[in-house]
Amino acid sequence: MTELRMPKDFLWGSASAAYQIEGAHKEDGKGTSNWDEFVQIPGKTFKETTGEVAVDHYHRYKEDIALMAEMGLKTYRFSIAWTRIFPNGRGEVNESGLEFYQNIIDECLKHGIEPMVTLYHWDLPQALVEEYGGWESEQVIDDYVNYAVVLFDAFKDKVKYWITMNEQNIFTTLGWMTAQHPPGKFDNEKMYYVVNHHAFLAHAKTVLKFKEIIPDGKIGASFAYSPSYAINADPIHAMSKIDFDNLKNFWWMDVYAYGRYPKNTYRYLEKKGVAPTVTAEDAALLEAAAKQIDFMGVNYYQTSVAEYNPLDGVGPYGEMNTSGKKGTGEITGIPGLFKNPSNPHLETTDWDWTIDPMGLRYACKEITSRYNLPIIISENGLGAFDDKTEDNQIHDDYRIAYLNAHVYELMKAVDEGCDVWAYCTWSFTDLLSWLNGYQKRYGFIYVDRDEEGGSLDRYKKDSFYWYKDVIKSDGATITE
Ligand code: GCO
Repeated sequence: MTELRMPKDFLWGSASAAYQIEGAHKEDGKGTSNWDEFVQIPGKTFKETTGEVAVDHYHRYKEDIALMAEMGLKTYRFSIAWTRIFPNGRGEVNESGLEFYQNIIDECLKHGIEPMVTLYHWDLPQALVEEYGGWESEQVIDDYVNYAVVLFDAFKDKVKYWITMNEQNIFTTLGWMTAQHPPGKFDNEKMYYVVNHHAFLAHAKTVLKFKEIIPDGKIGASFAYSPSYAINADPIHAMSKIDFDNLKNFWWMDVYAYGRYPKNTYRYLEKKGVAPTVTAEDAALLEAAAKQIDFMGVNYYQTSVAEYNPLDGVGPYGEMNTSGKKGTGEITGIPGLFKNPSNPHLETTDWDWTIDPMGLRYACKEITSRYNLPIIISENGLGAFDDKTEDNQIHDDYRIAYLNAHVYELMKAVDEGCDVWAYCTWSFTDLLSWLNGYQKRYGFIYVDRDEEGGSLDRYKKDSFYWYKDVIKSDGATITE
């Protein structure tokens, strides 16, 4: 047991994403998204899974939210599918789409659960891709802002916490560099930075609109943050750590928090001929929005190791494994800057992700000292292979151990002065992995579902009862 406690108003939460849970992919006027389209391409996902049904949250949201209430959850983070609001990305609002989210929000509020809305969790209206190339065109900026404004207007009296972008670093990297996510482009570095620039501008314009419509609300972006450690005290590796952080972390977080790109990395990309053009107007907009954000959203799963990588060293692309367990042990990097070997001091998950609870405290302290912003941990959790059910019981002691260790470090971070508002586990129910079907389970709630089908019945895992006690005791049941 720990002596530490989280504040009474701490938002203990859990999270999801529309595409990964809702299903009902054509219901009530929903339009086609880039993901609905992408997963039709053979070989893109494990056993060709699609989000047509997912875990059917669209029809079972009341049951799912009742389970959240039973658990005592304080906040539920979910994303809105742009294609339910604007089937073609813009134009006329689809009222039944708005109504669906209105119902979710009301259901949460009825149970005293604070809704936390993600505007963009990767599912872009396919119509915008066909019309002008989606994120590749600056036209997307105004369409995104317009979509956001409709939601702000609709839910301004009910939703206080908003997240503009989920893991912008991931959807752009996987979409334009590794070809694993739509639009499935490989090594298109120049466009990768253009697309990111458009996403930053869309975020920034939206933040400014938000402050006009919901002045008391709280807004930020959620970044997939992997803090890094130099492999040892040799200065050459310390230099690689800075280069890694600038290129892989601060490139995003600095724009959200300061409104500008890290200078050394900008210079590096300029020399390479791939730096995005930043007009004076862009710079002013990014800076104005940075002054207005309320928190840094962090999706925390793992840390990285930085080691010097010579010019003739390893390159950025490991094996493209889109359908199954990772674990090639392969080291990737950027020649001349860094490579990222595994950390011999840490264990890994079934998916070969480093398990580093202290890294979460490190992340919080780094954000606190660098940006002095409040923090929302918008995702953290364990994706496990074997959540087998025995008589409908799931003894996921490995998940409990993982979450316990992370929450403990988070409580220490708070004790050491970090202003952390919320902790959302990924995820509440088991859900569809974008690429890996149902093999990767994160939930407190087991869903009877695999790639072939299933009853979709829900079962509470042991971790459900564990988190319930953590919430009820303000963290007193956490062990050191
Ligand atoms: C997966 C991933 C996701 C992401 C989440 C990020 O296998 O599909 O692990 O679940 O973590 O969508 O925000």
